[in-house]
Amino acid sequence: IELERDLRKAVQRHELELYYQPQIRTGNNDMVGVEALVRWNHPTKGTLSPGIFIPIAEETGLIHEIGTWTLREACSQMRKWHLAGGPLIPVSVNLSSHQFHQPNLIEYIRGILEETGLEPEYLELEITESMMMDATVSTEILQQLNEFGVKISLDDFGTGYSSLSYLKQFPIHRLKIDRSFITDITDNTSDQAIVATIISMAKHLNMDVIAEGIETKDQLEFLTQNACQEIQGYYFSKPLPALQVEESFFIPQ
Ligand code: G
Ligand code: G
Ligand code: MN
Ligand code: NA
Repeated sequence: IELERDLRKAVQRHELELYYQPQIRTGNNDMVGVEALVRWNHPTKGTLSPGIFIPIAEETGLIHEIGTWTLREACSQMRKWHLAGGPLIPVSVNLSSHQFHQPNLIEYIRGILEETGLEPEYLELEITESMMMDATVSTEILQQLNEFGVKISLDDFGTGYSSLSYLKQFPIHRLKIDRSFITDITDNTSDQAIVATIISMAKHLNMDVIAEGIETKDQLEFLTQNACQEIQGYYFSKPLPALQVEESFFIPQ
């Protein structure tokens, strides 16, 4: 209840901050994208993770205000980086299902891109399998987003309920292999089979595929050997404040 009261004021008080986690191409260690992950710098409780406050935001409806702030900030930061000569890479933003199901999603996204000057192809929206499977709305929404040029990725892939037939019907650009399949991948032969199969399936469906939660060299090696070209995880970088992304990744060292 206290947190909820504080969260209501967090946006106006500029307490939210976006961190960015680099997404790396395994062949040459180039940064191919960044995922924006929101943090709350709470005045007394320190830095709070979205795992704590996004559920509160969803229950209270504050998710619309916070989600709008997040999208605007991510697009605006990316545009700044592009103008400053940073790499021409997209930003991935996590959408909650409330946001995905808002009635005017396309116009809303178009508005944010126009305001911030970011071209649509540099925005990727991360949705989950359950959001995609809600067929009453998603076919049309996903097709409109695709026509507009915004990319869609399926987050936490493999952990939700999705029908594979949806993957061929819908314009999904990228599968994000969930971290839970990566954690024990060096020992667990089931995880190895699942991950190798997802990578192969994505290729045959002409989708990109990225593995999340890479923390060790051995995990990276398995993925490289199985032709997974993009990875994200602490092994390369934790999510970082914008300034640290610039310092660590933009300026040649
Ligand atoms: O960064 P971290 O691992 O603490 O994120 C925890 C969860 O919060 C993840 O599931 C992530 O997708 C989600 N999350 C992070 N940032 C956002 C955001 O801006 N919007 C939404 N809806 N979820 C987010
Ligand atoms: O649900 P989603 O995939 O958006 O959540 C991403 C979450 O995973 C973020 O909270 C981020 O901080 C976290 N994360 C990113 N890389 C790693 C990693 O290598 N290991 C672990 N344990 N968590 C990670
Ligand atoms: Mn995500
Ligand atoms: Na994920």
